[in-house]
Amino acid sequence: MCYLITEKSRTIGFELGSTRNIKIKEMTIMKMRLLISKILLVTLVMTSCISIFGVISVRAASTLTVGPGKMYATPKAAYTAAVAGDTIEIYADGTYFGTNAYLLIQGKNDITFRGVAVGTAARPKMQADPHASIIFGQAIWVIGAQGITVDNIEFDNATSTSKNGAGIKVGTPTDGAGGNITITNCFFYNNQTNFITAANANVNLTMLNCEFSDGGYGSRSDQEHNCYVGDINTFTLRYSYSHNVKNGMLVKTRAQTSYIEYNRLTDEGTSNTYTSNYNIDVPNAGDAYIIGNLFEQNQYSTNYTLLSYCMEGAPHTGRNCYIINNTVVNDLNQATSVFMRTPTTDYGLTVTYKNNIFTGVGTLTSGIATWVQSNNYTNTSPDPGFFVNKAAFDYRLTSAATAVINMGVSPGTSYSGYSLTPVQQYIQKCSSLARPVNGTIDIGAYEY
Ligand SMILES: [Ca+2]
Ligand SMILES: [Ca+2]
Repeated sequence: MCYLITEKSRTIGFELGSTRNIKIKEMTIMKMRLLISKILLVTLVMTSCISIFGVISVRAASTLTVGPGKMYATPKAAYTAAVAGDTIEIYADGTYFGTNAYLLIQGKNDITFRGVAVGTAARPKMQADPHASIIFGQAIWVIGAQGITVDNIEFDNATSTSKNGAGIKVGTPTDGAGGNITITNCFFYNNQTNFITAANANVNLTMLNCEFSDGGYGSRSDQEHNCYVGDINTFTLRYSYSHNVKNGMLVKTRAQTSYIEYNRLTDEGTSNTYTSNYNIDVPNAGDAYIIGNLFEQNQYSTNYTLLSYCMEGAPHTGRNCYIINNTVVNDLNQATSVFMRTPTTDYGLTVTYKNNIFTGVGTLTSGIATWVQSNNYTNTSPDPGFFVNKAAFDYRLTSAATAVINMGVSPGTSYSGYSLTPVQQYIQKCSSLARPVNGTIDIGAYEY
């Protein structure tokens, strides 16, 4: 009798035998295969559970690299692989365009993104493709997580149908955004609204050493800005440079508390394409600390106000604005200019302004508030003759500045105990130095 023996039977070493023996052997093989399948299934289920519940994902924080020849080709690929606590280094010699630049930071907290210089390229550039929609149609990067830091990265060319496509958007609580968000050494330019946050009471935003340029839609609308901060908890902007916006605000903040200190917020521009609406707009009151900044309103301004407080109502309990040791230059030769404006409705505001330089024609204050002032310097000429280089917006003092050197007053503290004394001074560009103490404090943003 001839028996058909399977190839598998032979490979595992069964010898030929009776039909019964072969059946027994085949049953044994089937049982073994079933057992192996069960083992594999159990292993697969255990692995899945471990992954789902994160047991296997716990590892020491590490650095993931992005760029040519690096671990990942795109920021998105690195973020997909990252775990909380990781740093993602993005090398500046990569091309990050369109979908290769777009990133939704959502689902993993406490990640640092850091641009790494390569050769002469100081930062990697995330550039939008007008033919590929940005994240949610809102921004090149949308932050929908907590504890996110973005350092040394450029964002360029975001557009959207809503006309406020952004370089970065900090999202809503629903997006998952919250906690401390830190943006340092970043450069935002040519985005309709260069930087934006949603309303999100959970967010404390700090921006240091950043530059914002060429924001705005360009239609002489005032709705697109260089830097727009929604109703968040606290906003801190220091050592940063916002300029050449196309008719929006250089900085607009609806935060409950805003610290805008040691920045250069200047219209600049050589045509009427470039002029801000307000240099700083704090439309919903809240407490605002405006200390040690440089401001310039250029000759093309169609909105004659520089600093605006509470012009869209006062939903926040804070009602105090402190304008201390700023240098404010009005190059618009219009007597209707207003340096500081509040609404004509009485919201119980207090605006304290001390030790400021105000040059150029115009009215210092307009609107209803308790105006508390001391030791300000005014000059109806935009150029008081004592700046190092007014044309280059270098408002440091020369020895000719006898009207302001040692002519200030101790600024004191805010009602909540925050020190109003300037401790830094802005250095072009996007940098700062400790403000020296030379006798009595000087008026303006610089100590001689
Ligand atoms: Ca203006
Ligand atoms: Ca002094």
